[in-house]
Amino acid sequence: MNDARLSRLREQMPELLLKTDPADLEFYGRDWTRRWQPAPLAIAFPADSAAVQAIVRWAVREQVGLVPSGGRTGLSGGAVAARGELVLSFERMNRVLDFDPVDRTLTVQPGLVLESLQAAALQHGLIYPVDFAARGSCSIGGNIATNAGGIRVIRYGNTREWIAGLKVVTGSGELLDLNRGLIKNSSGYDLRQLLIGAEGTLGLVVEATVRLTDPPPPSNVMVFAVPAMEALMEVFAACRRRLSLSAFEFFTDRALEHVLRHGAQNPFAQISPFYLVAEFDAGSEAHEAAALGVFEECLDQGWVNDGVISQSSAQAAALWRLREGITESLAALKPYKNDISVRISQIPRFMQAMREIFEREYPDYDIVWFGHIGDGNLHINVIRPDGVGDEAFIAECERVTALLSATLARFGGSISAEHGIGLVKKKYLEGTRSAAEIAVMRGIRQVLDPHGILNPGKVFDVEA
Ligand code: 2HG
Ligand code: ZN
Repeated sequence: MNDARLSRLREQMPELLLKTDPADLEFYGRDWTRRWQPAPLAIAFPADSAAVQAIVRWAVREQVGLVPSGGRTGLSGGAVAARGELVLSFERMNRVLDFDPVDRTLTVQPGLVLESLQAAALQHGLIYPVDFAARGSCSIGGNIATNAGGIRVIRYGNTREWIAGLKVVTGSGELLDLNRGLIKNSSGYDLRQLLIGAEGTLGLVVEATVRLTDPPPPSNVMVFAVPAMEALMEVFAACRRRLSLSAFEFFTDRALEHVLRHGAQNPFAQISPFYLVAEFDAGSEAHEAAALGVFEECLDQGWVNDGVISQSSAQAAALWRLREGITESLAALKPYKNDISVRISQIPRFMQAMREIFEREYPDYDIVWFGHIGDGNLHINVIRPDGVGDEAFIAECERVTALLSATLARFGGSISAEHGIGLVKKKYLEGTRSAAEIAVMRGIRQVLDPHGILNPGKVFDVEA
């Protein structure tokens, strides 16, 4: 640790845990994207918000960028430190601070793992309903930074619906206590919501008060095998008409193949091009009759050619694995990821337009589609073919992402639905947000991070 800036940090904060081992720099310098070579200056592990403020003031003096770091499960490079930044890990700030039974809130530190937060809620007979496959590793601070969505948005909305209060440290080292758990607060701009989804560029979350709710009734999971793209939204409409949905997800035969190779069980005798997963309230005869009714309607109409319904929670978990296991089953292949959204009503036309682009541009590529189709959010993972080098592959994918971005602009969609812009989608921000909007974002960033130290280079570049 012979960097003079670090020595001064050590002198000013002798109690601060700092790591500079090459293995730690490598480990903490990246997220689940594998494109950038990590090169942080060091990793700091503050124990409380006062320490975070002191680190920010040091960073301003020394002109060192800060990369906030939680579970680093992000897929857009938002937690990558490849340019000598200090990684600010919230691993030691991972406690539940308070539960309020009347407000039905938990107050937590940002490093708390989502699954632990969910478990803490359950201890009080309540749930924190935002949920997705990375629950065991991602942290609530990162969920807030990306306004994470996941599999139950259709019922509960994104992370932003569940954040009742936020304490944040700005790029000047000031501590802001935003909204303080209030349900109603009409006293000017809602800065809490501005911070949510800002990917750590406007402030560092040091505490969050999250809302909880009643556990849902029992549920069942049904997976439909769908022969044609045109039928996907018909099945969705039928399910929405007759069931109370808590999730509505989608994957293709390509995705199924990967997930089966990774150990999942195939409940179907024959392969279909598309699959839909519906999770819905169950537990009564009326519920069961409705589920059967939907299945029969879809079968009669020719929208589905097969389906399975869970008979136990173990079976429901096995069916969920077909969808939730996809990312993990692809990880070793280092796919190029897209995470787009359009309005639900635009999904069929958008999918058709994209399919035409992919058939034309990528005839030989393995393209894996899946996602939260009931929210208008699709994940498109492109697998590198054998014999194509990493760089050539990324260049090719970026060319096609530019086409994707242009198509999204036509549909009024977004190049990032729930993963954030980070480094990966920075080039395409202008397809999704107007020049006037980006100018406003720049102005806001300048106010909250006047010295340009908060997650520099993420979302958009700030001109010097
Ligand atoms: C999911 O929905 C995650 O499973 C990951 O958002 C998506 O791996 C992906 O592209
Ligand atoms: Zn997703």
